[in-house]
Order: sequence, then C-alpha cells, then structure tokens
Amino acid sequence: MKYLIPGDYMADPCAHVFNDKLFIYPSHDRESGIQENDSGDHFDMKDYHAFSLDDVEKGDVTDHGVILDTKDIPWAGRQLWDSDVACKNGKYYLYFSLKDKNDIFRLGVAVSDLPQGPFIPQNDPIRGSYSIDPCVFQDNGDYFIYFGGIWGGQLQRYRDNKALENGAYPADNENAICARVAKLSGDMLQFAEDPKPVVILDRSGKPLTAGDTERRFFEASWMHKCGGKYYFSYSTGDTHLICYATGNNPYGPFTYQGVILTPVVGWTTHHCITEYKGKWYLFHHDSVPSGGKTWLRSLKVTELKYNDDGTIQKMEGTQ
Ligand code: FUB
Repeated sequence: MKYLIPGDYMADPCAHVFNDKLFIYPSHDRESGIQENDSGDHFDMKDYHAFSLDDVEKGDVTDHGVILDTKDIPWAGRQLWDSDVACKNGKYYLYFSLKDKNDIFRLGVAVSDLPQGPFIPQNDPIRGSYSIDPCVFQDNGDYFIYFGGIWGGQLQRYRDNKALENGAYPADNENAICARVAKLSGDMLQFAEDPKPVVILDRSGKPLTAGDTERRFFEASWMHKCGGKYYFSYSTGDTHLICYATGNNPYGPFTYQGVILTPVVGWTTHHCITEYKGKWYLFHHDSVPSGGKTWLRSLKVTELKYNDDGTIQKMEGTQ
C-alpha cells in the first residue's frame, strides 16, 4: 500500500475518472486543538482540495488547490466531513457533509464546470437531507445518493426521514440502523424521492442487528458495480472494518459478504473502490504518518482483487 499525498493530511477519499484522469477528492484534516470525543468534534475540517493523477502506481499527484471553503458556504456551521463528486452533462457536482448553524449535519451541493473546481456552493443544503458521508453512484442514466453515519454522524436521530425528539439506538437484538439511498433530481441538486433504508441481510435473509457490530453499517457508504453486481461497502465504525454486501439493484437489499480491509492505525476507516486503466483500486486512510493521531489521517491506495466468484480478497489495514 502506498501513501499518495505525503505532504498533507487527507482522509475519506472518493476517486473518479474524469477526462481519462483519476481525480481524488478527500477530506482535509487539520490540527484544530479540539479534544477528542465520541461526537467527532476533533474532526474540524474547513476546506477541500482536489487531486489528479495519470498513473496510480508511478505517477505524480497534482494538487489543484482549494476547491471549496466553509467561509464561502452561506449555511455553514462547522466540520466539513466526507464528500463525493459526480459528473452530468459536462457539469461537476460536489456533495458534502457539513454542520449547519444549529450544529445539525446536512448534505450540501456545489457546482463547477471543471473536475478540478473551484466549486460554487448552493445557498441551502439539499432539502430534507441529514447526517453525513454522501456517495453518488450513476447507473443507467440515473444518479443515486447514499449517505448516513451513526454516533457523531447523527443518523440515530432520524426515523423514516423525520428527526426524533431524542436520538435513539435500537436494542442489540433489533434491526441495525441503515444507510440511506435516494435518486437525485434531474438537476442533481435535490432528492427526487424520500430516502430509503439500505438494508443489509445475513446469509439467511435476516436484516443485520444493531448488536452485530462487526458487520452492521456505521458510516462511509460506497457503491460500485462490477460484473453486473452492485457492491455496497461501508465502515463498521467502532469495530474498525471495511465490509461489503452485494445486491442486484442500487436500492438493495444487499447480502453481507465479508471484510475488505482489517483495522488500520487510527480510529476511523473510510475507503472508496474505483477502476482505472483496467485495474481496481482501494483508496483509504490511516494515521501512521501522524503517529496515530486519529484526526490527522493520510491517504493510501492499493490494488483490489476479486476472486472468480466475484468476492473481494481481504486486505490487511496495517500493511
Ligand atoms: O472525516 C470525518 C468523518 O470520519 C467521516 O465523515 C467519517 O466517514 C469518518 O471517516
């Protein structure tokens, strides 16, 4: 596994091929001095950079500089977390997680004519959006947005897309909280429908339970398609695994398959899976270069391999 941007702290990668180049859009970690806590207040990021490269194994990474800054987002409170970028009809859409002025996480959109930005934010968050970690996936001309994260990501505060008076976690034997998915509107700026739960089933067809912390969803949704199968991958958060589940359409349900990446150094683990020039890659982060500081993470990449039956070969996070 190789560090991609040794000169700065970057995390939560999403990578996409635009105009034959590979573009990476990470979160930009910084030292804020904020005490570490379970709400993630110490992840106090303020801007994003875009990076591009032509060759994952040997090439130089170009830093395109700041592409969006919280000071330019009219509704911004604090904490610019994970993002994703999609392209439609020659325009680029950056989807991001940010707390509003009431300290509630929302999803925002910013638009650019170029993949390297800069991106101009919309005046308001996506209507009806909540929680964190957007991932946008294009399938047969439709665009789907996946999102959500429990604990500091606030997903436990919502049921049926409505805010609860008091956030609540299900009991261990109840169904786990699910990520959400919604089709995007034609202009890419709003949900086109009410978000639906991304249900993950075990091999016997039962939804994973909240107590099944080694397999249930926590945050960091990613969707990719390979060989006609839909792969929903995600972090288990407090058990520090990247896992995946497969299905036969973008909404699921998905059946749990296994672990892609064992725990890395650092608390969070977050990834994306992208094909470039005929190879599949896993991009992710760890906290080795910062000496284990959980809020100062560095981007890594490694080749991802499938077995003949479409299952993904497990990788060691400490490699
Ligand atoms: O970077 C802040 C948060 O940490 C992300 O939104 C989560 O997925 C976790 O990586």
